[in-house]
Amino acid sequence: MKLRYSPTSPFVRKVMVTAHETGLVDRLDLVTTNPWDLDTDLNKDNPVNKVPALVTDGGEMLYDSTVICEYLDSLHDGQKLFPAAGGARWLALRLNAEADGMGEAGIRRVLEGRFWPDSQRQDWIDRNNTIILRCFKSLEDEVDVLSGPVTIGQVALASIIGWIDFRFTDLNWRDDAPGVADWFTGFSARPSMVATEPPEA
Ligand SMILES: N[C@@H](CCC(=O)N[C@@H](CS)C(=O)NCC(=O)O)C(=O)O
Repeated sequence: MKLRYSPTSPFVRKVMVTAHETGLVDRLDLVTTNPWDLDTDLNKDNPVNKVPALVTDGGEMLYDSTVICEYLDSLHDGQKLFPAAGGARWLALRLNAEADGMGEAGIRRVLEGRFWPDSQRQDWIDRNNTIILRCFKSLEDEVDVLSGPVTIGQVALASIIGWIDFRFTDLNWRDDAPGVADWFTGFSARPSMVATEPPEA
């Protein structure tokens, strides 16, 4: 399988952590791709032009990190990261959606600095910081759910939180979410997380 890959993308990390957790990482052929490169041919594998994008062994295009993760989860017989049904499934998918939302807010903030470095809109940065910090508070209110069986929810949250720490040193989210911070420290020791740490900022 070919994975369009970037070492710093939190959404790619979600897929890579999933690949490690499911024992499939050796089946991935990583193709390092910069989605912001104007000449990139990424659109051949994903018309939306985003990483991650997967091309299966059968030549099928799959994109959006959650779709790719569920596909990988369908290829192994171990403990599933996507619960099949019921409350466990909805919880896992909701936590995954919350993580994605935090990542998207963070990316909006990063792009503001990248495209308009000399005229960044502080209200836009504040708005996205507020979304991220609100999510941390919400997670703190239900921190016990993070201690349950590992699902795509925890995988996504840990991948995105790792990226938030990597990109934003000014957020101080641990002040309002000490329980989440403890959980994140423990989860970050998993081999899947250690193997996929982003490079030094
Ligand atoms: N919802 C997508 C988000 C992926 C995403 O935003 N990837 C970023 C890199 S972190 C990207 O490729 N952006 C390029 C663009 O927006 O043009 C997913 O879960 O895969």
